[in-house]
Amino acid sequence: MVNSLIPSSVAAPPVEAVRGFAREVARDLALTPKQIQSKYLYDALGSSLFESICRLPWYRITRAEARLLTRRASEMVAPLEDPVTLLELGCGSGEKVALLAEALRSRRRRVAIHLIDISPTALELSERTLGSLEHVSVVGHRATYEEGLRHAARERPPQGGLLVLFLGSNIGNFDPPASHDFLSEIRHALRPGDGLLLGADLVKPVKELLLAYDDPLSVTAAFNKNVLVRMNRELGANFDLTSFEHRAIWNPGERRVEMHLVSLVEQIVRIPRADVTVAFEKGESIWTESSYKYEPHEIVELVSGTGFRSHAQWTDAEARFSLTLFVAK
Ligand code: AVI
Repeated sequence: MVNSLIPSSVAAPPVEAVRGFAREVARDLALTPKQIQSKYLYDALGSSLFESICRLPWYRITRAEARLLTRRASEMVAPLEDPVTLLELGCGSGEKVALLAEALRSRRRRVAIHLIDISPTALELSERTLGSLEHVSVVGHRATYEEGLRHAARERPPQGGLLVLFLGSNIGNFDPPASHDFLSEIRHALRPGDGLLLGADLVKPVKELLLAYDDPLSVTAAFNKNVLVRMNRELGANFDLTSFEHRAIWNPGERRVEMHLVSLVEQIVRIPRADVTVAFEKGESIWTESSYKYEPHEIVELVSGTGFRSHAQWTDAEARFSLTLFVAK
């Protein structure tokens, strides 16, 4: 359970977490092209900005997924045996898992929900959302997906089905080999007959994709640039926010939208706690995120190679987004 009197937005991150951040920043800014892992976009402010992105008219994933869940939740939970455990990887606001928990209410059995997120803000928000459902018990794990999966798998009851929710097209933020490894890891934590509900965004016209990742209100730009704010605060860096610009590009060969922070001038940035000095050419960028887009059959192919069989697929034709239910073999 995440239980703290200090709101996570003002609590200092644990020393170990800052050390890990510093190590990875030093390593990844030395790569060509320079990179920062997208998980670092999600501090308290980053998580709030992401929540705002989900409300933007140009970012349609969240609403498309909510539409599918609202209409089809009972079909999605149908294959699971009682007592049901739901486990959400990257819980956001808890509203999606709440829709599935609602669909299980008629079974008159308690539903256990495990929430796994590295963001305390997301866990707090989700626990609040789910607090009103009296037939559920909630356990929050502030952990990486891998650690959280292991903990939750140990804590589940010996009987009943477990449904892993990996929603919101989070799978799109993994490159294909990492997706395969991660899906295999999920399968490893499950028993035959357990489920995986996977949300994945589909390929669509480039204009729509770019509007979703470079919105006219610049909320996505703020979300991206916030990683510089975070490095200034946590690592003592001196990034000048006005000399970096958010850029979203569609990479057609890799079929992914990439987010970059482009240096508008030649400059040198010091990051004392990572013990590095980084030189930027004018126009050089830091690559901060990839969002892969799929065709429906590619999602089935991707997951089928990791010990699951596909059970059903639902597609929102309007926003081109799909949810696929897999069952562990
Ligand atoms: C969390 N993830 C699925 C989002 C995406 O669409 O790749 C993160 C995001 N980045 C920019 N906008 C939203």
